[in-house]
Amino acid sequence: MKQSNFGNVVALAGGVGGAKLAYGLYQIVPPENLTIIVNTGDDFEHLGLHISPDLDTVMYTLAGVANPATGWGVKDESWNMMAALARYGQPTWFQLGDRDLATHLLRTKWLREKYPYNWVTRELCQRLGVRCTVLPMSEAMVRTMLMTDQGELAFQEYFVQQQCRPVVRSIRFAGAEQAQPSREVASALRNADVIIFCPSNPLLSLDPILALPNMRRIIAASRVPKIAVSPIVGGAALKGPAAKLMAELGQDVSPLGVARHLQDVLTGFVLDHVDQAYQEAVSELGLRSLVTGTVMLNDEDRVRLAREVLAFAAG
Ligand code: FO1
Repeated sequence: MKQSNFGNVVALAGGVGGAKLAYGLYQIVPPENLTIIVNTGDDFEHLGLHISPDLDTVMYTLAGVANPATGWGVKDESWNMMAALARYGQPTWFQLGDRDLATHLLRTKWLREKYPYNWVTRELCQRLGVRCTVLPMSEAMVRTMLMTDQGELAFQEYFVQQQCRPVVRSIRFAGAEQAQPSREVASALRNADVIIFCPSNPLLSLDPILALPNMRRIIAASRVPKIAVSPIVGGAALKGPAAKLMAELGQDVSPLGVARHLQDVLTGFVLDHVDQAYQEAVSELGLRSLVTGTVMLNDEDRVRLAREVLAFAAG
């Protein structure tokens, strides 16, 4: 049964890791009280289509249609379009399944027709049966760019094409300074009773959201519990390149490194049992802390962790 005693829950999320906790929250918080603000720094144009990987991943996960093997894309997918594309000798490094393609076609069409990004996202979600609010972090286009030992790469070139192999020297969010959190994003944060930072890559998924003008200020000014769940467990990232990237950028690859990175926008921090030794140091940053099982291997884990995080926030 969904409980309404949490008030308005706002979660900040990137792709696969963030979507898992978002799913847990979606199972226990009434949809009218849940808003997920999603990173769009990974967005890019590919084959003339506007692809928004993190919005897709969150939307598909909440709708129960995500590919369980990859975390991204749609389950029971077929790949006829990719095979046809390969026959034309076109690059196939970015895999677009036949069902997934419908999302990109529709999103691109609506964006070209000048419908707001929020509206487009709401329509896609509603048609997939997702009942909570999913918001792109901004109406404006922000692009995560990585300066590497092989020159500057756009996010998907680094992440998918080069499989995160290049050594990263710095990260910038092109367009972030001219962008703004949308009115809906700002209003969700101002009306939040709790703000959850999902276990997403702090440098690639949460930082683009926090890089928007006023975003850090709006969150820092909020007097509600602001809780992050560490995406680093036992010195490794649960998924993706977070650990490699943190090491390359000289950060401590531990929950403490994550807590330090997000310290100014948090009141509390959740870390895994295996990282219990860091609890004291996290507390010394002035953050409340909870040690629990943070690895989400199945739907029960997602719901349990969501429940524990909200109970911790309330306490
Ligand atoms: N990730 C991959 O590793 N390989 C792919 O071919 C790929 C295709 C893809 C298509 C649509 C989509 O929404 C996501 C896709 N992703 C793919 C995932 C995505 O690029 C990354 O997981 C995120 O950007 C990181 O959060």
